[in-house]
Amino acid sequence: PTVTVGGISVFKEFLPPSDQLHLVKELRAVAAQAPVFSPKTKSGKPMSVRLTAAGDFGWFSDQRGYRYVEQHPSGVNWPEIPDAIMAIWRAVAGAVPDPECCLVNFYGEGARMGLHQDRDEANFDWPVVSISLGDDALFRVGGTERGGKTESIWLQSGDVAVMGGAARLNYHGIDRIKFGSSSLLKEGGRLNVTLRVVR
Ligand code: MD3
Ligand code: FE
Repeated sequence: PTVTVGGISVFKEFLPPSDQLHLVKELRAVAAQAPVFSPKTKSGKPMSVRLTAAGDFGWFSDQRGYRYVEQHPSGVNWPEIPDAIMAIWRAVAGAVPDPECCLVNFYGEGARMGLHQDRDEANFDWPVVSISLGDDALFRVGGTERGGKTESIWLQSGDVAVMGGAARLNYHGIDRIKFGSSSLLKEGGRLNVTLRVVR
């Protein structure tokens, strides 16, 4: 089933459990090469979400601000985007260029992500695709103005969302996760993969 929330299409249960398990294996391999880290916000506070990336670009943040970078903070190149993840992009993104960044967010108990816009990419014509794995997450989406009205939806393991068109610049965030609601990750928590064209 497809649900539309704040102009975003959410394909509920897009990935069967066997595909979800395979993706987790691939993402563990990514994290073995490029370990997850907690980016620092401009104020110097670590974000509660830990992240890593695959592809030509990953995301990094410190006192100098947010930006896409071509290497992991350790200096190694980001691993390649796993084929199984590229296949999901090709299935849902439409006739668009391949993604250059596969951002992997890990939410442990109590982690959240405040409302923000994704606008560090050069061209907002291309969609962003998100894949949810593990614990349920309360996703909130508004419009293009901060402080406007918002709608919420629970994202579950195997859900795939496409943010394109007018929704591409909508404010969005994760209010909380239901820690322990899924058994996909032995350690609990949630993985979110976002795919983006950066340049
Ligand atoms: C709506 N991640 O990495 S994914 C992010 O679940 C991010 O980890 C959240 O927001 C997460 O930037 C939400 C869904 C998402 C991603 C990008 C969007 C929704 C979006 C871009 C535009 C509008
Ligand atoms: Fe975002």
